[in-house]
Amino acid sequence: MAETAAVGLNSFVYSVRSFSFLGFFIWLALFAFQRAGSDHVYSASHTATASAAAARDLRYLLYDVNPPEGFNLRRDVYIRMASLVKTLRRTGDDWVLVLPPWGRLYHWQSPNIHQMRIPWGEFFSLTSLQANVPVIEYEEFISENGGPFIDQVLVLQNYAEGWTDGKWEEKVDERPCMEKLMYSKDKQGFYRGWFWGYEETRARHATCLSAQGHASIMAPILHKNITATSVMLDRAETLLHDHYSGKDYWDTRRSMVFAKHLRLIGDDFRKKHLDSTDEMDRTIYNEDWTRMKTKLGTANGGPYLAVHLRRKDFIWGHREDVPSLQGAVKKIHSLMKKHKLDKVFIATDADEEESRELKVLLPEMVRFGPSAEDLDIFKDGGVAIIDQWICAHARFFIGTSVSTFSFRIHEEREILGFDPKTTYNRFCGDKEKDCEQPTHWKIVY
Ligand code: GFB
Repeated sequence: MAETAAVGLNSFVYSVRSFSFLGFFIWLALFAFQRAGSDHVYSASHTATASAAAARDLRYLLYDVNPPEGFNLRRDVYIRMASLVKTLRRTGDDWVLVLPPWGRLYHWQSPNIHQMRIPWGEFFSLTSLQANVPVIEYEEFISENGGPFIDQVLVLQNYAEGWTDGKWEEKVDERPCMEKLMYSKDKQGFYRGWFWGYEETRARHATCLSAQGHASIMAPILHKNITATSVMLDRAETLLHDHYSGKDYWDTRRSMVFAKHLRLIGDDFRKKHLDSTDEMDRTIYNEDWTRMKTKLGTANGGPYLAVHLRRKDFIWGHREDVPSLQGAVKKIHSLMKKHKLDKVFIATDADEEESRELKVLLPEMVRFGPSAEDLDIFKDGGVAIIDQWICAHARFFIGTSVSTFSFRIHEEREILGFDPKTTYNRFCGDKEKDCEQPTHWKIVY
């Protein structure tokens, strides 16, 4: 582990430089004492004591996702990477997950706002994430690492030959890159690439790996074949969930608590426009997700119907499972009547023309329309979260077929304790024959 040892040694030298020898030992004793009582603290900076570093090397896992993928699929990939880091920590070094900054997402097109290098803390509660697996923001990684260098980039891809003999097997192999490598060598021999908009970041090595299997299939390779301190998996969505909807999946999902300022905006909107509060609706939330255990059916929800109506790229392909606006409004009216609700909240990515049309067809609809100032603060990702939060608190919810945006609302409602009948509903296409409804995935605590 030459590189690991070198980095470890450097940081060790930096931290003791200003101490006398005796002072250093007093400091070491105090630090070791403090750690003994704070084992739950996962911050990487707490993991590099002299004794611990000797036993387990501190290593960083970074990752990125195929550029066209949206916000909520990326949230899903986070769950897979958290699972891999848990496996790595169980069986080897002191791995920390580096959170890939948000930005340059295809769907985030609001004009005049800067949507790059956004830290996870703007959208999610870092303390909550930390209580599940050790995570740090990318900028924290740069400073801990001593610079914007990543030792090894592994670009994941499928196998050129597909499944051999039509048989599924888990495997990983170094292979020539099938697509043009999105990294190029600079004059110094470093690999330059997108790196979440951090132009100064560079990698020492970049190779392609064909991978077929669950996220933890990477663990033996990261233990044995690769000794670098920082490893980045690009196209991490290539890896599957270790155990979709199992306990580990749900632990990570439950730890993805939305940032408090966004929840407060959503709560304020519910109160002002939808007569909805946690006390009245029996949706009391516990800041500490590890204590948030509800029974299905205990949440009542606010007196409104919530709708996630995905448009744009979902209608451009004329998909059979997505309704016309007229079809959607007909269904909305029938649900409002059936559930005796006179308010309807709409979350949608509809463009201006469709939004105008929808307002004509459904004049009573309520939408969260952020001001330009709000948008500047929350950004498109924050507005999406506020929309999801409001949908999660409704008495009845209906979403769009196979949209991960709708799926994340299902999960949020499951966490809050709603009766599944009020959650796992989707619109049918106007001419869709077999309109299968979404699957109920129960939380495993
Ligand atoms: O979240 P997402 O991955 O869901 O991508 P899908 C959709 C993006 O569109 C969100 C915006 O991140 C939002 O920026 N969006 C969609 C919305 N619906 C709403 C809404 O109701 N309110 C607000 N505020 N924003 C997948 C993509 O989208 O669709 C894939 O992830 C691919 O990359 C596929 O494009 C076709 O699962 O719906």
